[in-house]
Amino acid sequence: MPSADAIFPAGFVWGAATAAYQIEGAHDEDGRGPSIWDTFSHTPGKVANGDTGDVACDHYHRYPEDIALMRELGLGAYRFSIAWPRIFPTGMGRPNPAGIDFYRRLVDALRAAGIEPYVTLYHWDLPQALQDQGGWANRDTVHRFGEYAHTVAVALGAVVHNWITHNEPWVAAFLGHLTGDHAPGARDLRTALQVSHHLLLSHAEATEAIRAEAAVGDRVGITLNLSPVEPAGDTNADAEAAHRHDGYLNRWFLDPLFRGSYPDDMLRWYGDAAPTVQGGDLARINSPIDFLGVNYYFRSVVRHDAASGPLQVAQVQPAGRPYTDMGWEVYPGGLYALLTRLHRDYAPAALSITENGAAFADQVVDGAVVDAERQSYLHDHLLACYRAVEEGVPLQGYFAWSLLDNFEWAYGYAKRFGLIHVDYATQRRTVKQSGRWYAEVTRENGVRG
Ligand code: JJW
Repeated sequence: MPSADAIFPAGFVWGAATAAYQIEGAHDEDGRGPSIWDTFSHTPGKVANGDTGDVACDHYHRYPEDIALMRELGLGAYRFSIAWPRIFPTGMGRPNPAGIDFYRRLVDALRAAGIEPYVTLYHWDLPQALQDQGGWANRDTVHRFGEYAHTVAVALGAVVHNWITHNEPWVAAFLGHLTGDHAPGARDLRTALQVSHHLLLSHAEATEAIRAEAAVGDRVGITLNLSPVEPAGDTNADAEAAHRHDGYLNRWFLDPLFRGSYPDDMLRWYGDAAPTVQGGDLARINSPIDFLGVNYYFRSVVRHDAASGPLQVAQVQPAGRPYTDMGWEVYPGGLYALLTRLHRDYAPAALSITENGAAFADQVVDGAVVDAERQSYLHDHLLACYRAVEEGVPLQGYFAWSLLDNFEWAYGYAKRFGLIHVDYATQRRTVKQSGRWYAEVTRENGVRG
């Protein structure tokens, strides 16, 4: 069956995304202080193969070359994050001018290339000095984040018009403080829940700080990792497990942001582990945002399992389905289901896909990377976006994760998500077949055929 064109509305934003610790390297240059990810990655046993972000893609030095590659892909926008410890090496005190200067050069070079910067303020690299004071479990960190946001908004507000306060607070809270898979490696439900509240509160504080400096038309949002949840079986226990997992992953963040309350069923489930919330916190968290950033990779299929952690939920991997190199199911229908559900249940003013993509075990052969699976993954997820747009979902942009192969957190450099291959021994970049295909998408404003 020949498929129809999927040409997006005029003005649709085509981009790619990265994050500071995953690509920059230059971990001790120009006054940068250590972050919790420096500490974590240098702790034996925490990251696959002992990999660290010390050098990564050396983007700190190679950003002009990387911007030239963005132009080759025809990107209209580039989402990157600012390393807090470059701006505040100890998390407080005076800002580091050399840190600010790097991001000003980066933004100026992007603008000169006609590429709109989308800036994430927190992509998991908390200054280690703040972790030493309790990190995100300490309410003071919320104010430190507000000061950091204020400083960056003053420094870059004239040239940055799209701000994302946090990336995936669920991952920062729960992988960082419940499972211990991410920095700082804590393992305690109550801590994870308190951290999640402080992350949301700091989103509110940063939003207020940016708005105080912003011009008309500037936009502030937050990016969540979201996943539609389905029960594995048709029992009540599985249906309840699915609702609970949806509460844990999705509603725990969406309800406070869009309704001003934590979900009752989850507060009851967490009981004594529920976070301390002060009067006024939820009203601030519920302040309007200009867009919701959605990171989508896979759906979640779950069953009830009394022995499985504090949620009593176990993940199921449906048989006979395609999986990526991360072990994540390829399920584009989940992106359509997610977007239409968000529009129906929460009605954000606008949405952007701030990450979507897939890891596969790419290889350079005769100077080329033939990554047909990634191209097909991206193609099918773009069609899911298109269907949602056709049904009235106010989706305004799509950012592929990632521009470059990079440091994939606990997996180190073993997992490759890039549109562009990086040979870490030489820092040579090779645009993959999927990257060349994405250049056609950005040029055509969608997918033909
Ligand atoms: C693990 C799933 C069980 C990054 C995970 C959920 C198990 C209850 C990729 N996004 O490198 C990992 N990534 O820095 C940000 N997105 O647990 C950017 N989400 O749940 C990318 C989600 C993720 C995950 C990883």
